[in-house]
Amino acid sequence: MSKQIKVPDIGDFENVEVIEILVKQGDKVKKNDTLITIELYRKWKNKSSVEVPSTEEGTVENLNVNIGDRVSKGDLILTLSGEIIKNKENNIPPITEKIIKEAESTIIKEKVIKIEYSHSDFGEVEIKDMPRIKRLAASHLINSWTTIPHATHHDEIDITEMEEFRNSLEDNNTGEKLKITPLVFIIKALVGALKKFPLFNSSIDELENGKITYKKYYHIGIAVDTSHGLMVPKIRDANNKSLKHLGDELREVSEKCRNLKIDKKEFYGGSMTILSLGGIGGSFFTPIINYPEVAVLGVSKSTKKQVYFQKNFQTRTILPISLSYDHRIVNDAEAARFCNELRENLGKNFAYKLAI
Ligand code: CAO
Repeated sequence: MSKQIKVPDIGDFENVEVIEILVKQGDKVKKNDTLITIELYRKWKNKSSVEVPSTEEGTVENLNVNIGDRVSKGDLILTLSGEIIKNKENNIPPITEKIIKEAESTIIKEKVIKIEYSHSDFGEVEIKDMPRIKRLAASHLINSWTTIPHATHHDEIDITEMEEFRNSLEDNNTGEKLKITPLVFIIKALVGALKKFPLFNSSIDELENGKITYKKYYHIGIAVDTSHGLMVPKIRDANNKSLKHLGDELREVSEKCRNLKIDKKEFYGGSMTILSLGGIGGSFFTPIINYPEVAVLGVSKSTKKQVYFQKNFQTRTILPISLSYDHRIVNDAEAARFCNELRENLGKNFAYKLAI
């Protein structure tokens, strides 16, 4: 007798997309084997992939869904007929069975079967809980990495004059030296580049409708390193804030994150994110885009270098940057031009203008 396997209760989600089908007609499935993967999606939230398992065992008779179909609770996924025919290797799942068959014809069967070892088979280990923020970030990172085709453009920016200017900043009233880090200038420079290249201040979270959302605001996300894990609060309306104001706000939001006093909403609704390793070290890395943004700016530690400048080799302060972008809508030339604009905004004549 045929058994119908239907979409289970998926909360208040409806018309969700089938993104993967893991069985075909004639396959034998057991209870809890994954049949399809569906994608749950809410505006401003992570997309999450959910596997739908079989509630029965049997042989796939008819598949009722295709990749790209939209399904809701109660929709028929497939029908199963009869009982599963037990494999003579003690019910080995179909995929493993396939690997073994291939292995039998080329390499030794036992090697494939005994592929799983535990870490503790090789020495002493300690198992600890993964920090909660890291666990939450993990699904966000997987979503970004698997949804967005990333490409990264690396560049070096001469910030010699900007650094001289930054180190000369004093409080007008007290005459005390102002502690403003390079990141504040980078936020300003990024806003300037976003104004010139609005594509970088967009989102394509409605890809299926062929729409790009262009944001008219400049909310810059800053990755803050905390003992709980990395958090990315936004500096809102960075275009309307002075260097000092941005510096104060940066300290304030970092503190809030470190003390877990930040509102969850502050992690959403950004233009672009800056990941700064400038206070730590290294030169160049591959930042992962903070979905649903379309680009992320990675900043490494500036160093003094001998470079050919104004017909001479001179010692200059060079800042390495790494721009990752969503290759679905940003091409390599646009990324290079965007970095050129950052170079201008942080360069010889423009650091002063940014400060005004
Ligand atoms: N090049 C050289 N020096 C830099 C620099 C750069 N690009 N950026 C910062 N510095 C210097 C600062 O001037 C400061 O120097 P002093 O101690 O001499 O004043 C020092 O490094 C420390 O700066 P900071 O990190 O405290 O301040 P910031 O404004 O640069 O950064 C914040 C603020 C919140 C981003 C930072 O505290 C932080 O959390 N950084 C880590 C972020 C992180 O882990 N990112 C990972 C992204 S990828 O997963």
